[in-house]
Amino acid sequence: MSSAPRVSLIGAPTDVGAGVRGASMGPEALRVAQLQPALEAQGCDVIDRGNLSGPPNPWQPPVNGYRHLDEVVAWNQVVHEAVHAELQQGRLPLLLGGDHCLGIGSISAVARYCRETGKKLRVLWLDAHADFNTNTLTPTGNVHGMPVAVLCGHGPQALTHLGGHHPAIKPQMVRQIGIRSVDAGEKRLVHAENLEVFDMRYIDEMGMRHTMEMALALLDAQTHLHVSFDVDFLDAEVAPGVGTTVRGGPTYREAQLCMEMIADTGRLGSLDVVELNPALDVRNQTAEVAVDLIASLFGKSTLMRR
Ligand code: 4U7
Ligand code: MN
Ligand code: MN
Ligand code: MN
Repeated sequence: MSSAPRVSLIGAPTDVGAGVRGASMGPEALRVAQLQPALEAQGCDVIDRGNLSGPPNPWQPPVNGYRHLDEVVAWNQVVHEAVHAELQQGRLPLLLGGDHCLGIGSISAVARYCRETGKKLRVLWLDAHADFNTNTLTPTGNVHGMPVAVLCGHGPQALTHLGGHHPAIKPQMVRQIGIRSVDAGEKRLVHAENLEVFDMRYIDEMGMRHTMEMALALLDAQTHLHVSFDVDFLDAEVAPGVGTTVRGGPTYREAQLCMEMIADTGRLGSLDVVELNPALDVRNQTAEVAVDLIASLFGKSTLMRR
């Protein structure tokens, strides 16, 4: 196992990309659930950078298929710079969302850092949703349903060119895990772009172990692994505190194995934890589950064997 990383917590209290308010309380709920001590218990050196600031949520209907595009752009610019700055200092940025539109700023920064340092990038997208909509395909106009498409070059210029490079990533860099809710037009684009999706049917039939072996195949010492963890990845019974719950997700133990197998690679370089919605949670239990799973991602193990 590689040495414990130096982790920087970056709060981004947004819900401008979502269709339900409340994800903006996510960063504080994760802190209250003792995220920092949980990482320190794994040997990490942790700095909490506090919360970024950006525009408030104007709560307006979509325009041209995008809700709150100006606010989404402003937040993602700030996130991009903050994440890139941590990587440049050799630290592991842990972005505390906030809604999943923030994946645009975060992953474009990681991709930029990989280009600058000659690393390969692998993105694991843990989510109930593919987040591959565009303004013409989206049934809602909510940008948290679009970040993967934007990163792959489909979207408004202000977002697709954030990191100064277009597109920020290629679909081949992405592995999606846990997917079980994809809109009709979105599904066509996923297929057209050959996005690699390990959906729930695949996990049911093949098991989480085989799924993760496939998703983590061909990583090498030059690979930077980014995990974008949408808390709605988890089954709604384990994680009720999210805006867009979908039944039939991974159990607690399946999710824990997923995280443990990622930790075993020793390649984790950056992380987003998004879509936690404390307004919909019960006694912060979803935040506590998320913190447990993040600890597994940083090497906490249930193994007895030596
Ligand atoms: B999340 C949705 F229509 N597909 O685009 C959309 F079902 O970041 C949901 O994964 C998107 O939570 C969910 O609005 C975005 C909807
Ligand atoms: Mn989701
Ligand atoms: Mn998502
Ligand atoms: Mn959601």
